[in-house]
Amino acid sequence: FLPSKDQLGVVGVGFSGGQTKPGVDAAPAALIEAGLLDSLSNELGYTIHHDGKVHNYTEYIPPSDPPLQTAGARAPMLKALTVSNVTKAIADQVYEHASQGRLVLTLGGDHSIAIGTIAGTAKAVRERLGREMAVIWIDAHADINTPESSGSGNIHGMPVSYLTGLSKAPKENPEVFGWMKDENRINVSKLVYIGLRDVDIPEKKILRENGIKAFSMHDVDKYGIGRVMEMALEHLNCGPGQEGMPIHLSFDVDALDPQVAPSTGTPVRGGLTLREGDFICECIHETGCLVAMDLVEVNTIVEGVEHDSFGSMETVRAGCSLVRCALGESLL
Ligand code: NNH
Ligand code: MN
Ligand code: MN
Ligand code: MN
Repeated sequence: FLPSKDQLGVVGVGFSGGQTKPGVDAAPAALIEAGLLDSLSNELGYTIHHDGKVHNYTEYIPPSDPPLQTAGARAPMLKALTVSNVTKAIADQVYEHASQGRLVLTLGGDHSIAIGTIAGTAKAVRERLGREMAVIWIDAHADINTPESSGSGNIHGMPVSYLTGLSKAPKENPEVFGWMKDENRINVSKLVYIGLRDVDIPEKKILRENGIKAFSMHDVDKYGIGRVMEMALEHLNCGPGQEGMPIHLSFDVDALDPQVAPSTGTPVRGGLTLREGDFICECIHETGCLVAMDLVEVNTIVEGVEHDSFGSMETVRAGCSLVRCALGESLL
């Protein structure tokens, strides 16, 4: 059921509208300049299908997109129409690659873009393989706020709620994520989190009520990353001797500890080591079930830090390493 082992579709997403800090839109260019795609083709042997662009989706951005106040919400939703339109375009791009049997790598951008990437692969996997897809979400945050529960109104804190159908287009605003259909969604039972340590109170309730499998940093400390990966993959039927299922890996670089990945919009101390991050990616590669990966929230200008500063370069290097590990670099 898997994509061809050596055909890689790449989508460069220079989009930052799911949160308020500039700089995350410059990440795809920084990752590519650091040699990421060259190493994937020259060292790992992938045939890369990339239009050579980092898209900024200006043609999808409406002239006016005022904050959207929904009844009972803690904060208005920010750039709702923009993010809806852009993620629809991303879903089409990712679907195009995945439906041709390519593994898809998306370089973000903030994490709102995963609404598009996962919607695109979920649809392609259903059509090609007649199967549901699993998602492994590596993050300090759960990103499962609804427009009502979000305290910030930033959509990068909400993608999982749209992708699981916990949030849907409001009747009074069908143009906001009304393009999402069941074929674009995933089942909450096929979702696993790793790395959580900054989860909002309403999000904890959502995780509990829906029985969602989540490994926090506490679990990583308690069991070790090796056991956590065994449990995570077993839950998704991708453990040794199990049947396996297609996996979409969505990696938020803020899952890593700020000591190794400081240049991100919302750093949270006490995160994964570089090796733990790489190990997660290696284990997912080993399953042979990977169909797509997102690398998001690398921000090359955090808090006035210069683009070429040490912290920014280290974060880019960490991001490159995660991608290479997920695509097989560590195999001997
Ligand atoms: N939970 C917060 C919110 O909804 C923060 C989300 N920030 C992230 N997520 N960086 O990965 O706004
Ligand atoms: Mn592209
Ligand atoms: Mn995130
Ligand atoms: Mn995060």
